[in-house]
Amino acid sequence: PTTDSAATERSLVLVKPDGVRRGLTGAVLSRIEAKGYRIVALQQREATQAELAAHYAEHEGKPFYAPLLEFMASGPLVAVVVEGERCIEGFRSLAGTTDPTTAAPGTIRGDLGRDWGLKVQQNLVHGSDSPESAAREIGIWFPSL
Ligand code: RTP
Ligand code: MG
Repeated sequence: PTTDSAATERSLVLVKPDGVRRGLTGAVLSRIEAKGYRIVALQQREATQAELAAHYAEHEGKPFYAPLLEFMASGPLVAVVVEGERCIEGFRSLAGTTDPTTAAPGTIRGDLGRDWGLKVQQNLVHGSDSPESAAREIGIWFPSL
């Protein structure tokens, strides 16, 4: 059998500015903790353009890139390092699919997300999608970790 340490991962979660503005930070954190994941680091602040450009480098050139960066800079966000067994896939599952309108009920986006003028980007949270992304993203938001 695999050992616990082999399956223990870290994921970078963001409560996006819509989540902070709507006072849903606690609701997001409480779902993370209720699932049994541990909060390793947490910071609320406004993102710099450099952080956002690095974080969303894979989307550069896409039509939603500029509006996405503008939205992500529209207010404070909460950056969180989450730790737990298979928490990368686990948090993505908690978050639900990208579009909050069609995200499954029971998920963060499905239960709490809504469209603001049909803007899919306002979907409350981000979660790393692979161990490689997690390592890269934790390096961007928490360079001292
Ligand atoms: P995330 O990276 O934030 O966890 O979300 P995701 O994997 O579900 O979505 P992804 O495809 O990586 O897109 C990153 C973020 O860009 C915004 N987005 N807007 N068509 C659009 O207007 C559009 N598509 C994506 C969302 O904020 C999405 O979370
Ligand atoms: Mg993504």
